[in-house]
Order: sequence, then C-alpha cells, then structure tokens
Amino acid sequence: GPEELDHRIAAARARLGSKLVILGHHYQRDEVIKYADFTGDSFKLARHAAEQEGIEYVLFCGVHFMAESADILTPEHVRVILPNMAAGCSMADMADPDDVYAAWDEIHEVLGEDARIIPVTYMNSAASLKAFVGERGGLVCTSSNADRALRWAFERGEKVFFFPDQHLGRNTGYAMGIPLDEMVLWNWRLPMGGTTPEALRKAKIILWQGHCSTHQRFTVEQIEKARREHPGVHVIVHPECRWEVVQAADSYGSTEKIAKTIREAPAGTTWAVGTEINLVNRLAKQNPDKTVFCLDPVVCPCSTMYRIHPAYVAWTLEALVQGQVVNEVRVDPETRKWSLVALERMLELG
Ligand code: CIZ
Repeated sequence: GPEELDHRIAAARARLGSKLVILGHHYQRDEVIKYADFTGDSFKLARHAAEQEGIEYVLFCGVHFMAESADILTPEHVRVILPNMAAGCSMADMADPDDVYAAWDEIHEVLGEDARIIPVTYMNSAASLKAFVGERGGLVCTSSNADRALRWAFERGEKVFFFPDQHLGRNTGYAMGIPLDEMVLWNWRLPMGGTTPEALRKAKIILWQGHCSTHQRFTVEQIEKARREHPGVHVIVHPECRWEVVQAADSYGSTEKIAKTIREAPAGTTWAVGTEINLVNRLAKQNPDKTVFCLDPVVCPCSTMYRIHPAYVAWTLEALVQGQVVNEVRVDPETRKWSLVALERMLELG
C-alpha cells in the first residue's frame, strides 16, 4: 500500500543521503511529486540537474527525453535513472531521427545547399535530434523560452526548421509577427513533406507535423462553454494547444508561467486551464482562494507521465542501495557532445 511504499522510499533515501537528488516534473501525479527535491518544468529541472554539486544519482520522475537531458547536462560520473523505462513521449516519438534527417536533405535539395536554415528542436525530442541541431548551428527550446530561441535562430538564419511540435512552433512564430501563410507544415509520411517548393521558398518556419495528444484535445468550444458557465473566467492554455485555442484564450504559456500567473492572481478570481490534469488539480489545491479547473471535462492526463508510479520509485531506489543501477538513461559520448552544445545555447538564453 502507499504507506509501505512511503517507508521503503524514506529508508532508501536515508541510505543514499546527499548522493541522490529526485526531480519531479509538473505533470507527475501527487503520489510521486511528494518525493521530489525539486519540481518544475523541463527547463527548470534541466537547470537543477546541471547545478547540483556532489551528487552521484539523479532519479528523474518525468519522461525519457527529460532524463536524457539530465544525463547530458550532468558530469560524466552522475547516473540518471528513469523509474519506468516505458515513460516516453508520443510527441517526441513523432520525430523519428531518420525522418528528420531525410526532411533536412529534401528541404536543402529544394532551397539549395547554402540556404540559411536554423534547426530548432523542442526539448521533447530524442537526444540524437538535439545533437543534430547542435551540429548544424541550432538549439533546443522549451515552452518557457521558445520565443527567445526563435529570435536567436532568426538572428542567424532566414528560416527555421522547427520540430517536433507544430503547435508550439506556430503559436510562437505567430506571436512574433510571422503570418500563418509564412509557415509550412512538413508531414513526414508524405513525399516532399506534403508541401511544394513554392511554399517552402516562401516559408519563414517549416513546422514538423507533430503534436501532443493531451494538449490537442482542448477546443474553442470548451473555452466558450467555460465563459458561458463562469462569467469573468480567465482562460489560460499551454502553447502545445492548437492555434485557434491559443487565440481564443486570454493568455497562454508554459507550465511554469501558468503556475506563476495563477499564484499571483487576485483572490476570488476564476481560472480555466488548458494543460495536463495533474498540474491543474495541484494548482487548484495550492490556490484555495481562487477557483481553478481544467478546460477539458473528460480530464486529460498525460498517459506516459502517469507511468511513473511510487512502486517504481521504491524499486529503483532500493536497487541503488544494493549498489545496482537499474533503468539508467545514458547518452553515448558523440551524441552527448553535440546535444550539450544545443542545450547550452538554450541555457545561455537565460
Ligand atoms: O517543458 C516542459 O516541461 C513541458 C513538457 C511543458 C511545460 O510547459 O513546462
């Protein structure tokens, strides 16, 4: 039961002491987040991982690409553990590295080898793609710095190739003043990405056709319903939502921004939130003087984040106490070298 797991985890932590740090992403359920030394979005957690001194182990309660990033950003001897290896990210999986490399070549065949295209990958991607962008003069971004990352890229090139999340790329580009008809969607399942040479020539941003299954569920109808039923409601959504949903909302931002906005809002205000349900429910609990609810009445957990369960935390920590590192996430040295370049460019954005 939960109490037995609490005892087992506490005992293992006591044995591991300051050698261990536990990181918990905002989308983790409460039963897991309570064990975290630090909580946050992938950007903040990447920073925490990079800044810890004297640790030997990072237990990352999040998904695979986040654990990879922690491995890249920590010194060689630090071992990063993902409690359940099945905790992946379906959006990250939509950008298969071979498909991205093929797209890059095809785009250059059309636009010419000297075309100044800067690749930008969302944090939610495989380490090999972070290395790919690092080696080609690009960088990583998260939803809390995508605007700064795109500006950085446009200072260095004429076009941006953005993957895997079309919505984050589109919403951020649009907010920077790039019209929708200067963004083109690349569908990797179709020849030439399903686009045309003319559209590619005109485009400022080439968007990979990936999406987040959780955030894509939010609709304009849900926003209209929330406004009908809660006059005066503030609607805040995540930039992984569709463009029309972001346009219909009052504001949008990363999980960190959503949390901060609600925390700093006046008492008595009402918030309809378009992001993962565990975070929304936690924000509701942490802000008892406000009304906070999820825009999607059918609720929308991130099914892969949910694969981290306290039983896996107990199992992986007890193995560590026995001197066994199970479920280690390790990035090979060549990938590490270039993905670190891409991640550091992001961290330098501030
Ligand atoms: O960057 C992250 O951690 C994710 C997945 C969302 C967000 O907005 O924080």
